[in-house]
Amino acid sequence: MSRATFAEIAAALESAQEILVASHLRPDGDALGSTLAFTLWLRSLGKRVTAWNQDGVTRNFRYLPGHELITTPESTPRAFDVVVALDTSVKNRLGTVLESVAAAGLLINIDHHVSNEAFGDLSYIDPSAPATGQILCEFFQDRGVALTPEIATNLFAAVSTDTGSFQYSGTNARTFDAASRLVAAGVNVAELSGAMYESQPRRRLDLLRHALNEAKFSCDGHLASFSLSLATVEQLGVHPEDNEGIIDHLRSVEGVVSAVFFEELPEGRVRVSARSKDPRVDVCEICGQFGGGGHPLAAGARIKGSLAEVEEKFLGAVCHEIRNRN
Ligand SMILES: [Mn+2]
Repeated sequence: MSRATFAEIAAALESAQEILVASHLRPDGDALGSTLAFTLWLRSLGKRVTAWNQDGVTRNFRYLPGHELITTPESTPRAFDVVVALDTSVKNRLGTVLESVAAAGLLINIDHHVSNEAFGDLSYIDPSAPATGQILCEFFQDRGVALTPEIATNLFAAVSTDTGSFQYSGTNARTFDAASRLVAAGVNVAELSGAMYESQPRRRLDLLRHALNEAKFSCDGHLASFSLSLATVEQLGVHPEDNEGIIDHLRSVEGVVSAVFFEELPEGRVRVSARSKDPRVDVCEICGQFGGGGHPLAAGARIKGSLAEVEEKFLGAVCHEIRNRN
């Protein structure tokens, strides 16, 4: 596992002209905020920068300054001097982006997922950072970059959303340090928080109502889960981004150690999101058994099978870990 320094990454970017910045499909606030912060900075250096995400910017992230810079990959593949993958634990999570890259002179991989295998010519993986946005804050500080309010706002959104608003494990002194510098650089915290947390579509409330009705508690009340079928998605008119955060309501219950969300996908697959409140129940490791990954307390996988089959297999594996703690 090669570990690049910030100086090496900066030098590689400085000598490049044509740069692609990309992040994982089904992007979250960390993926998009980090992509935009890096893109805005590289543009300020006079680079030709393309920002791609397979799924583009979903409506719930249109508050991010410069969001219109992120587009979906072009159909004709293009060559880049440098491709930067942000917040992406495995290369194929870049999805269709890779199909539109004819050649990459150099691949840079900056991420905080412990399961990241350091794909790329230069990799900077820091699992102690609760968000890729925090790593970028540290990169900019190390390189002496003065942050514009737009860059700072994107980074603050990245860190805030990935830490559950500065609550989750991994949120440390460095996180508040970074946040402090971002606010000093011009983030309007109240306005941004309103856009992030108090502007949900009504649809999402319909989904939450459904989730709370259907939630199941198992494994002596230590395991909470919810399944979303394609039929329900259609009935409620749910958009993929509406699922974000639903799982937190299950996790917040006293006694629950792990919460799991199952989302039926077309073509006989199920997307699993798992959360844990106890480091002894490592959901990254469990998801790894099913071909997924992530963080010890927040991970995911896409598993072949029907909703019922995947539910049974996966919940069995989690309950096994819960019962075998210590
Ligand atoms: Mn992240």
